[in-house]
Formats: sequence, structure tokens, C-alpha cells
Amino acid sequence: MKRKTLTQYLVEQQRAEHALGSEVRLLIEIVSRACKTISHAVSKGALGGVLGSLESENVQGEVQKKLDVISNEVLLEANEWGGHLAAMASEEMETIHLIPNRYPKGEFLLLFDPLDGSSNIDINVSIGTIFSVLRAPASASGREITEEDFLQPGSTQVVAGYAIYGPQTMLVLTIGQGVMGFTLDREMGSWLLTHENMTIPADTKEFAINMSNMRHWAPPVRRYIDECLAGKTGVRGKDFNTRWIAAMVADVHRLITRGGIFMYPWDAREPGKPGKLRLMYEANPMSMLVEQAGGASTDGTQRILDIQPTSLHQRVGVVLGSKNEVELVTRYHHEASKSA
Ligand code: AFP
Repeated sequence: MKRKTLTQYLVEQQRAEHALGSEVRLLIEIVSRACKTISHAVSKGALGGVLGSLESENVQGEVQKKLDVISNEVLLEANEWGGHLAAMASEEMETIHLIPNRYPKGEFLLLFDPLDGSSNIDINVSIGTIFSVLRAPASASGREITEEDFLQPGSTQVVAGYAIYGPQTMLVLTIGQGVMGFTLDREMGSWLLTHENMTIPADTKEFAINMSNMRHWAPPVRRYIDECLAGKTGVRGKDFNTRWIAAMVADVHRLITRGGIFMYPWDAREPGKPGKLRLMYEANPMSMLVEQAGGASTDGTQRILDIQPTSLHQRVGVVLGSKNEVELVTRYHHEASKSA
């Protein structure tokens, strides 16, 4: 069976009534090519001398892996010259990255976590690249882009996607017309459409959360997980399974593929932090993908895509996946705040 390539899909979307713009098409093709380069570097592992950590720390105060920095550089270099971007932002960079004056500038902002799940690199477990595309505000035309121009709610995203570097390398993408999955054909170097209109079942028996944090959770989270653990003997009347890959890309890919709920909620270890995951380049793109696939995504109380950001690297609690489960967890949070 002849499969559709990413390019063919994008050309068809350009012709469709919602008319994907040529700049966005170029952006997606460039990012997808950069992800191929990252996939190649990742797959070399020890043979490529790319495992292990550097002495440096990133803005999150996390030790940087060699591949974190390599992946960040690949995405910056691939996207600087194309004329489609006004600026970029990355988990690995404290401030935004302006397009050098020697290149033309475009109207889009690209945000990314160049290599999510870094702690999995040295143990050969799936990792990935997460990206989000915003439109630069009209007010920014004619002036330099600032960090404030990036601070738009996730509902304004134009494109969201991730590449997952696992047994297969896949690109999962939405331009607001559903979620499409492309598998990398390494012999041809092409992204081939293998998963059309990926859809998340509204119900599930599979939850993903780091159980070691249980004693630090807020009561609604504890209530939900206790009910899952009670299984058939409890109010849920069915047994649950658990998975925790510790790379958001891989845990989200599983639930977009077969359903599930993924949670990284606020916990009392650092009460001042709303959660571990970052809003702008992890939670927002994943929330757009999950909603486009028929799922739901909240921070426990509100829709993540409605959150008005206040800073580039802000963190957020995350509860996303199968709609009915996310709504149950969110209801438990609302009930808890009412009784409080
Ligand atoms: P690293 O990039 O430091 O491995 O963190 C990955 C991540 O941000 C996200 O991808 C995982 O879901 C989550 O952290 C895992 O966190 P724990 O290690 O606390 O379980």
C-alpha cells in the first residue's frame, strides 16, 4: 500500500478550505527534518559519544545531558534561516532566541523542549522532542520580539506536535484538523502517514503517575488513585493497570494511541511550584494534541489551554488523557475546594 508522505499531507492541507499557510507548511517540514537529525544522533547512543551529562545546568536548574544541548542546537540552526520565524524559545535556554538580523523574519514563534525525558537517555528508553507554534502578535510587527509576545494561552497555538524516538521514530502532529501520526522510513528518510485521525477512547483502565510521590499529593489526587487501586472491589468496579515511562512524550503517546490518563499534579514537595511540567512547551502542545484527539486536559481545576501564561518557563499541574477520567479527577478537585 502506498502511504502518504508528510509533504503530501501538508500540500493537501494547503489546498483544503482551511488553507494551511505556506509558511506553516515550511515550518513543519523544517522541524520534522530537524527531528530526523535528532533521531539519528539519539540512535547512535554510546557509539556517537553523546551519552552522559555536561557540567552545565539549564534554566530549570537541571543538569544538561549532551543530547539536550545537541538537540537544542539542531533545532536552532535548522530554523534560523527559513524566514518563517520571528523568534524561538526552548526549555534549554533562559531567554528567547531572536532570529539573527542576517536572516529574514516571519510571523511565527516556535517553542520546544528539544529532548524531553532526558533521564531516559542513558538507559536507552524512549525520549522525544515537543514543539508548539504561536503567531507573533500583530503589535510586534516592526519591533523586536520580547518574551511577553510568547505569553499567549495554549488555545492560540497554530501547530502542536512531538517526535518520539523509540522502537520506531514517529512524528505526531496537529494543525487543528485532528491528530496525524507519521512513522520515519529510515531507508527513504521520509515521514509516512501511518496513524490517521488518532483518537483517545473516553474511558480507560490505565493510569500514569509517579507513585513515589503519593504521600505528597493533594486529597483529590489521592482519592482518585486510591479508587483506581481498589479496582473491582471499590467504587470504580473495574481493575486498573499502571505505566510510568518518565518521559512525557512516551506516556502521552501511549494514551493517544490506546487511551489512558497521565498525571503530574501539584504536590507538597515544593508547595510553591504548581507542578513539575512546563506550560509553554510541554503542557500546552500536549494539551492541544490530546483535545484534538478527543481527550481532555486540565491542571486539576481548569482547562490548560485557557491558562494565561505569566512567564516563559512557568510550570503547571497536568491531568490529561481519556475525557471521562480527566473530568472525574477535575470534579474531585472542585468538590475538595468547595468543601474547603
Ligand atoms: P527529564 O527530562 O528531567 O527526564 O524530565 C522528564 C519530565 O519532565 C517528563 O517528561 C516526565 O513525565 C517527568 O519529567 C518525569 O518526572 P519524574 O522523574 O519525577 O517521574
